[in-house]
Amino acid sequence: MSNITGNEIIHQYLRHNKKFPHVLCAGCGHGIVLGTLIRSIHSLGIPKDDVVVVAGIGCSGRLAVYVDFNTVHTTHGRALSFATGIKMSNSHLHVIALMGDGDALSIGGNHLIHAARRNIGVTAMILNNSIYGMTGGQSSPATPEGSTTMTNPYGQLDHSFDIVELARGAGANYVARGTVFHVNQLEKIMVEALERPGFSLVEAVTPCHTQFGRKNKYKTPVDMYKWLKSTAIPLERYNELPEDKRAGRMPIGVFVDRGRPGYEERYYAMQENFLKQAAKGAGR
Ligand SMILES: Cc1ncc(C[n+]2csc(CCOP(=O)(O)OP(=O)(O)O)c2C)c(N)n1
Ligand code: SF4
Repeated sequence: MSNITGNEIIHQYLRHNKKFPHVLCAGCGHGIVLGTLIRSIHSLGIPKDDVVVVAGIGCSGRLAVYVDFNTVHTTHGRALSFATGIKMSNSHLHVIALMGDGDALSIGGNHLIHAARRNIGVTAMILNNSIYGMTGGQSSPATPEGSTTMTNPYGQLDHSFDIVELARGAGANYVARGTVFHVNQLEKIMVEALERPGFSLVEAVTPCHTQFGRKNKYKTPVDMYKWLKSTAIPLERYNELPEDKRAGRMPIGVFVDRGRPGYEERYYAMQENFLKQAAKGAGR
């Protein structure tokens, strides 16, 4: 058994001589998500050159800059469009789209539902910190109703999207939710998401104390991690709770695992079939 530590594994995958120090606030959960992603790629033994990380814009989008894979730091809300093109032209690659909740659900919401509907073989990770972190704490479509933000100082009126239900309804092949407090489970989920064909979506709930927490009674990172600990509940236990005990609890685990083939696989099979038929026709 190797004596290599988790940190040493992560170090092998970072552009540590070029892109550091990083821009994230101390205590931000985004780095934990990146660490779990790296460890899951490492544990699956996927060569670095076979991985493409595509990111949108935001604190979450910065993560692509730090990792030594093929990386594309794209435009806000368009990570899935770039990822779709990359997967269609190089279907052997593991294409991972990293997006913030603002990036994925607001400006990128249309791409999200259609990537799920199409079932393109991309692993989408939404780093849900309930807020637009990078631009100063505006409400996102995942901001919980009633919470305070820079753009909703009297409380958020809109209902927030349930990312899991959105992805399930749009047809995603694999849908799971984890948190950066429950890091071992999150890593297990990421491994499964990377292994599955078709469109996989992982919602990684991660704290932003700087923009969300300080306006919502979670001033420090520790307050936010305690909140994650007390709110999250395994899906199986959540399902056993009576309806009146479910309010304020956030189920975590695997919600959808359908095993459908990815779009690219079906597309290339159709193309091959067409070429065979055409060749038969030409021979007549
Ligand atoms: C087309 C376009 N619109 C708006 C912006 C400004 N912008 C940059 S990051 C961002 C929001 C980021 O929030 P989120 O996606 O939730 O990521 P986080 O920073 O919280 O990780 C916005 C609105 C932009 N860069 N491009
Ligand atoms: S603003 Fe929030 S999301 Fe951005 S780096 Fe700081 S804690 Fe993380």
